[in-house]
Amino acid sequence: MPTVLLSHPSGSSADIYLNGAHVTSWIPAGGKEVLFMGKTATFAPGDPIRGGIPVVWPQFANLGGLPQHGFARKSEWELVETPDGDGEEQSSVKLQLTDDHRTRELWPYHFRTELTVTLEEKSLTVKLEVFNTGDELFSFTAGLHTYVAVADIRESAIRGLTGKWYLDKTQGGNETKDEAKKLVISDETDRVYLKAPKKIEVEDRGNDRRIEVRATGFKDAVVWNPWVEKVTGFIGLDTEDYLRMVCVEAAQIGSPVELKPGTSWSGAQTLAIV
Ligand code: TA6
Repeated sequence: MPTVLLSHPSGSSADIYLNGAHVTSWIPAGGKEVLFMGKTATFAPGDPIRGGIPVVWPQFANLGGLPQHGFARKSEWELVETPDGDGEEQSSVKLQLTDDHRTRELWPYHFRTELTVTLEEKSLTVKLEVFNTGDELFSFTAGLHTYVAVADIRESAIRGLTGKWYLDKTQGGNETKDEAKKLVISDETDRVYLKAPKKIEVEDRGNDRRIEVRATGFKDAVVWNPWVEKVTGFIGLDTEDYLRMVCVEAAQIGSPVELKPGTSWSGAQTLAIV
């Protein structure tokens, strides 16, 4: 499938599939792959890729009548900005998705959605922008469903969420306060943190690194790991894959964005090695 390869003079690199505007790899300068990819991930058009950064839009999960996580991740996006000149290193790219008969059958609105990926030495920024190009208000939920690679989830922790409230999807969506000093995942975890902190940190001890997930524009955040029993239900994930990943996702779920005709919204997420 068509892919854009980004590289930065520092040596960092990233791969983005036009299908789904899906970032499938990010390797910071002098470092190791930061994005997890399912061992048996399929890359066929229309199949969700379980790994990398799926773009969840215009619906998070099943919060509406659209297919799970909306249609953006299963759509063919177009390249807007291409590298200038032969052989030049390209460290940023913009892709866009506009409504067509297929999207209007599912969701009857006119829109342009842009995803800009910017690579730097030790960081990767993904910006999602939505423009209402029609004459009717629409609302949406969204997320950058980031699969962070860890050497071993049992030796990893997530910091920055202490004292925050979350909807626990493993307990029917009960609202719960996170009292733990750090979140160590040891069971199925599927949480929507409402009004999440702008910075969450994944401590990946096995790889001797810390990955910061910084958000702007997005109000919420999701933390997900299917753990040992549920992992078998996901095409593209191998039975032991739950040990090597944790999803930390900048998201907009609790208060859907309402976009009037002629207006736009944007949200961005930066992954950085600290
Ligand atoms: O973001 C967490 C979540 O919504 C989980 O509930 C889980 O289902 C996961 O996403 C994977 O979604 P997918 O549509 O790829 O099966």
